[in-house]
Amino acid sequence: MINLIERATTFKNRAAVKSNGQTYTYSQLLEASKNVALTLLNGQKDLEGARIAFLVPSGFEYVCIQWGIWRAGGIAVPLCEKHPLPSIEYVINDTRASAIIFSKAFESFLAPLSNAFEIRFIPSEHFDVQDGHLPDIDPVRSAMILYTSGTTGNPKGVVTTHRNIQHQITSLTTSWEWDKNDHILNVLPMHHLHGILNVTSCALWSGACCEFLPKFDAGAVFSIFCNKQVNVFMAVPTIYFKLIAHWKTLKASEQKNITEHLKKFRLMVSGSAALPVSVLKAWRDISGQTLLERYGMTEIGMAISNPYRGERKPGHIGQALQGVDVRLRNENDEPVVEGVAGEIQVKGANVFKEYWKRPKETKDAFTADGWFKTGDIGLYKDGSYKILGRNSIDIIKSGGYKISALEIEEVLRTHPEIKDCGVVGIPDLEWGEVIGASLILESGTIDMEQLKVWLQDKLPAYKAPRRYIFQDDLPRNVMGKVTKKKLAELFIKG
Ligand code: MCA
Ligand code: AMP
Repeated sequence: MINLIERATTFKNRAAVKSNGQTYTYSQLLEASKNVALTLLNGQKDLEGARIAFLVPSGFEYVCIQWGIWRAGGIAVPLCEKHPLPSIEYVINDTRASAIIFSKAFESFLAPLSNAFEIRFIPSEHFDVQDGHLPDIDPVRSAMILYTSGTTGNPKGVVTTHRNIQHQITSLTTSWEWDKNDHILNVLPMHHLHGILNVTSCALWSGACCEFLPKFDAGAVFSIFCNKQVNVFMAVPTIYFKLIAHWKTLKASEQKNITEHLKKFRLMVSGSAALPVSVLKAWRDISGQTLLERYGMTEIGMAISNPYRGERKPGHIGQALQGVDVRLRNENDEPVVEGVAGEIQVKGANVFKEYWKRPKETKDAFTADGWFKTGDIGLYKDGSYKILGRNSIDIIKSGGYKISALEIEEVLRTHPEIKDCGVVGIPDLEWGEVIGASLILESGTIDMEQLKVWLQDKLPAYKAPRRYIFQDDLPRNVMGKVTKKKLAELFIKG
């Protein structure tokens, strides 16, 4: 049996998930996920790695479906609630999903796809109580596909096995001393690893409780914190920035009350993007907590972390996690000495299996001796790793989301008024980076309000450019290649 699920059988009546004002035990989770699995199997012995996409809000239902897919031998493909239809269609097409499970709220949104694909459409409320046998799942089998933006073309499906997932979980549960009495609040989207693995799966592996707030809202987060149950929290830097900004707007008595509750937390973690030292300090002033910053990636889970016990160095990401090998290499793939920058490369059972149906990209992502090339540049000094940047300017991190500048450019270029464009990330304290687009127009003008509306059904809101400039041509080098660094400077200079 999959280890995560086998362990759940030992936690029976403990609270596993809190969502929509209800608390569900591990026994309920096991029962409900079994019903999902048997419905999906529909008389078959094993789904044999069929891809099952699902579009449901975060919460109990989400976890039941994820576990149900795994227990039936399928590969879970979570979809993003904020994505417009073309992005959903892309994932369904790329994975060749055989079924899509959806909650009622998405019925009409997904309706156009029922003509386009021959797949089972399964409403999430149709999982009746069932009896039957579930297959035995070998941990080397593929478990999940998450989509990530890269430097080339469309997003790629990152395939992880049950064994990868188990290693990703255990390196965190041991290093951060997860305990069955923990209670974590999950405000993160559930189509990315941070929310899925670090928060939900680590909690459920530990016999702890994962409480879901499906849409981040700073006021709601603070009220839940003041209910005294939550003692662990994990988020992206933008969320801490927003919590700090909200706290500042409160009355002194409310601030004091929140601070008293925050001081009692066991652990607060930041990741998915660089945590500005000013945010770390402001949060420490409010909460008495020094955020534990860690570094990870969809392909590898978490690789480097500041210590649970010991000094958490501001502006640094800490040391390699247990069971994860990390090294730094220069452009010639040679080791670098302490204090010198190099690409972070990672090896271990945590590292993903492959990019879905992309053997070339998979091969290119590894060195000849099997290390995964993260594309992140870092250095090691005085016992800690520090991130310096990325080797591609075309990867943007905004609000913790990884975004490809090229993907946005491709969409913009299909607008009839846009002749050419260049997209860059502009440093920003709140978002990490905000997306800037330089437009070269066919004729002198464009209706910006119309452009924003036009983009809405082509890109999720977090991928939409926030700042625009207009140019006659993009900055180019002598070879005629666009110089993105120069373009970014134009935005920074304002
Ligand atoms: C939204 N807005 C933005 C952006 N996103 N503005 C600038 N840049 C953005 N990226 C604007 C909206 O247009 C809207 O503006 C307003 O902000 C509120 O939008 P909304 O969608 O409601 O935003 P939100 O709910 O406040 O979202 C902020 C957020 C969200 C909660 C920080 O971005 C988020 O959940 N980020 C987490 C992503 C994540 O989990 N990444 C992990 C990837 P207006 O009001 O004007 O309309 S996994 C990973 O990275 C690895 C494995 C790792 O290491 O963890
Ligand atoms: P994703 O592809 O969404 O998994 O994002 C992974 C990327 O997020 C990494 O390659 C890094 O560029 C970035 N990242 C994650 N954690 C950190 C961190 N603590 N500091 C800086 N960048 C980070």
